[in-house]
Amino acid sequence: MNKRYSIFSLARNAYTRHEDWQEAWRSPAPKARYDAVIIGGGGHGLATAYYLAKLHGMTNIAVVERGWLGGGNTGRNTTIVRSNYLWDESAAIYEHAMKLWEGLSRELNYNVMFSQRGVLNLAHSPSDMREVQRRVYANRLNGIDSEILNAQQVKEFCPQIDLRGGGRYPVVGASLQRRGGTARHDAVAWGYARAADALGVDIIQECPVHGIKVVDGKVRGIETARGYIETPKVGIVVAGHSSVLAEMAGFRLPVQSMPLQALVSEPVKPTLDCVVMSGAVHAYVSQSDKGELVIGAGVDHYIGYGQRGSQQVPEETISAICELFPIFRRMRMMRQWGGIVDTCPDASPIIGKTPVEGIYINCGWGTGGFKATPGSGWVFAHTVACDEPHPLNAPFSLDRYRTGYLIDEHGAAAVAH
Ligand code: FAD
Ligand code: PYC
Repeated sequence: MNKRYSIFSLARNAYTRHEDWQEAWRSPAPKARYDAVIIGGGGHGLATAYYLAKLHGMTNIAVVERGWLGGGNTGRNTTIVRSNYLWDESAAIYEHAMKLWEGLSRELNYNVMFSQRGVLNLAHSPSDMREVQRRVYANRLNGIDSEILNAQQVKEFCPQIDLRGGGRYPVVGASLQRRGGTARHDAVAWGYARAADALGVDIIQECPVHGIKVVDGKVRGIETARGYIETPKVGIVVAGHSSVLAEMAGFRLPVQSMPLQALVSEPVKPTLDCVVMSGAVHAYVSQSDKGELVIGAGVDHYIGYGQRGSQQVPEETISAICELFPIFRRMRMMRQWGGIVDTCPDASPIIGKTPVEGIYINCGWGTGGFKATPGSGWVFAHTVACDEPHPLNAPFSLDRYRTGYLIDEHGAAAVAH
């Protein structure tokens, strides 16, 4: 057995407060120059760096993060993964991500705890049900597993649901994606970080970017709290701060940044073995491996950068959850937080080139980008390395807001925004 991991080594490390544990990734000082810099050390930024190094041979690159890895929306989301989007363009990119999820722990040699426990999207009215049917048929045409359940089948799949929904939210049916589920969010950031670092990528934390140098319409470098870094390519992957970074480079984005809240209960024994979402009720719930109910809401409808949110939104979400799941009524909530989500007018992301040569943008995932993490990093790495979008992300250009070729996914986004 490798000495480092022997039982004695574990005991010794416990006494020394793990001081001689090997770091999972280095903490290098920034170099004066890189071939590319990715701004934002969330899942999408780290995945981009990993695929840049692994698939495109770009290893003289850095990820620059203002705080700690995964401290943005990556570590704050409710971890739901699915690919049941309406339009062909979305189905293709989210299903590409789903296929990468299915091999991700092996790819990274890191357990991201991907659990395909099934995702239910509830319908509460005949018009909800028509939307469910339309999306399921569209999913099937795109080769995505998706089923229509009637109320009785919902009850069989998830017996904890009270189909009467407290009278306010009767359940008339649902869509079910069995390959959907959850993954451990921070493990995704750490897994990509460790694998990217092993390929030579510099991961630089606590290093906010506060300026982007553009000369004659072309990027030259970035100003950071740890000095100027020269680079011909910059990938901006900062979620709720996308418009702030775009402003530094002198262009505008059709993005609004709003708080989205989640909360977890005290841990209890396993009771809920699937994911339940309701777009109409603005609530979604699953149970973590620790036993906590993980619950999320719709967005707080104001623009802001505080990672908190207002009190009435979780209150309404909890009251809806209690009506759908009377079994959870006496559970206590332990923690609540917010993340800043970057919402686009058509509830679809922007992944591509910008008006500044050498600057690429990956944003607008709004309330639903966690599920896309591997696919987003994969296509964005292609875009940065090749200076042109991959066919999977070509439809998600910034230019679509000029041409009018919008990809409206408000229904499939399933979380009000
Ligand atoms: P982030 O993880 O936010 O990473 C961006 C990083 O950029 C941050 O770490 C930030 O510190 C950094 N940064 C910002 N400004 C600067 C700067 N000036 N210099 C350097 N670094 C900077 N999606 C799903 O698919 N399923 C869900 O169940 C789900 N639930 C959600 C629940 C909540 C409460 C929230 C808030 C979001 C949820 N989402 C969900 C959305 C999902 O979390 C995001 O779309 C996704 O995590 C975005 O990843 P990212 O890497 O782009 O962003
Ligand atoms: O997009 O599936 C989703 C989602 C679930 C919770 C927040 N977003």
